[in-house]
Amino acid sequence: MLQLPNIPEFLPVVFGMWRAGVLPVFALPAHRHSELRHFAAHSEAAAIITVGEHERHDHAATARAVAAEVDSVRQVLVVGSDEFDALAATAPRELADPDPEGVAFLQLSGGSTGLPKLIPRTHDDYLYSVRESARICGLRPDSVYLATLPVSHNYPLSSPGVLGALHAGAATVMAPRPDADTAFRLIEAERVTITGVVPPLAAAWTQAAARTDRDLSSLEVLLVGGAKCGRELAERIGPALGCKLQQVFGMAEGLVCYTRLDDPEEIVLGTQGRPISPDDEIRVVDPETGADVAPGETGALLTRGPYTIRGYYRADEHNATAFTPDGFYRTGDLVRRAPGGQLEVVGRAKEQINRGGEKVAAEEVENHLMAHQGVLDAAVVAVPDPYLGERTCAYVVPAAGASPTGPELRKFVRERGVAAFKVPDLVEVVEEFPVTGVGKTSKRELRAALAALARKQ
Ligand code: J2J
Repeated sequence: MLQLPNIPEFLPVVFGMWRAGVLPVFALPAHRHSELRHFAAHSEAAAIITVGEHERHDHAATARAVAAEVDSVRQVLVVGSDEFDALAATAPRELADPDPEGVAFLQLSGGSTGLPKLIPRTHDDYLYSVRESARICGLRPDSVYLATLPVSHNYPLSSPGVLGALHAGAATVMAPRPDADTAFRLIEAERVTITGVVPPLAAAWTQAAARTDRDLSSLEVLLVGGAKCGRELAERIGPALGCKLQQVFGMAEGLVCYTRLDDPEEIVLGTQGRPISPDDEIRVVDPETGADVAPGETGALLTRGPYTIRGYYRADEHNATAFTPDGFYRTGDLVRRAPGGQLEVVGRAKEQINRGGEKVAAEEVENHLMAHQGVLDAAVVAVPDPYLGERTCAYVVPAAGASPTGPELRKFVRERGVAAFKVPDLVEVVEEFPVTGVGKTSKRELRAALAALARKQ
């Protein structure tokens, strides 16, 4: 299991693992004890490769604590330590090629039920996605790609990402943080030509660009994706940053769509692009009946194709519903398809909150809340947020005689060792779920009713 921030060592470590036939599990720097323990146990990781202190968190200490609890983990390797350097020095120079059809690594799903699932990607399926992404994003040997988001995420890794840059023979610059000051400094110093961000960052950069002294003239393309880039924001990006906007709609499970650099403005501003491969099969279906909707109508997106998985790792039960019997992945996204094949993401049918590109599974957070003695029941829903698009609101029903408070519950969730972005932004302690008439037949209906209520407030 790998937990590395944006540091140059990321690439040699990952390629070294691939050459040696070792599969990385790509944890994010934001993940904490509870997530790491789950990934390590579920994948039966043999080792954890991490860093020491980073952004005021001691990753090595967390990794050692996880190693102590998960039997399979025999080693914790800290990049930058003497032990690590000594090991690297003994690495063989010649290694056999890995099997191209073999699994290369495990990516993490955004998750909608319980804990994130592990996504097995093969060398050949991923290389295909990387190669076509590099071409569609116009990467050339003299391009300079800035990795703004955490590189172990599928988007900055492969869309076109650091791997796309390597494939094109371009240079990669690693941003330690995604804020405008840091990014603009690097864009100016390294003459960055292309980078990828999530919508809230695009909005922040757009504002910061108005008052920066930095020279951003090298920037040709800004990719925006991970969450919906609204029309207004889309219109502001080009003029503010002096570059082209390229929308990207992707998922670690496979399918990646881009607007093309030569698409008409209407497509670039108003859609999330079309799939990278002519062999990507797209179905837009009625979520209830599963029948294809009429062209241009909204429906649930199903997809099957050369680089989209047919199943999560060791998740038979979940796979039975996450995929159709004939192998289409149910993305959980609600889309509309334009006549040119471009998809417009209009909503979501899955129990997930998209917090500015960071995905939060409602059930995972509910489970953490319900571990608190004073909590009888919890339901986590998305509420609109002007900056993030959405943030999380937890409705909590106290146990008899208990009176837990919002701050106490937020602290409790944080201390259970979860990524900070999963700690509920808002907590509403209520006597009963404030939706009468739903009858609380299922969590799904309850969440839908609460989400509708939250939107109205
Ligand atoms: C609306 N929703 C979007 C978009 C992703 C490239 C870019 C992003 C990801 C990613 C990725 C969206 N508009 N433009 O892996 O290679 C939401 C959808 C989707 C989910 C996948 C890549 N772009 N989304 O975000 O695995 O709900 O991948 O199903 O983290 O993000 O999330 P994830």
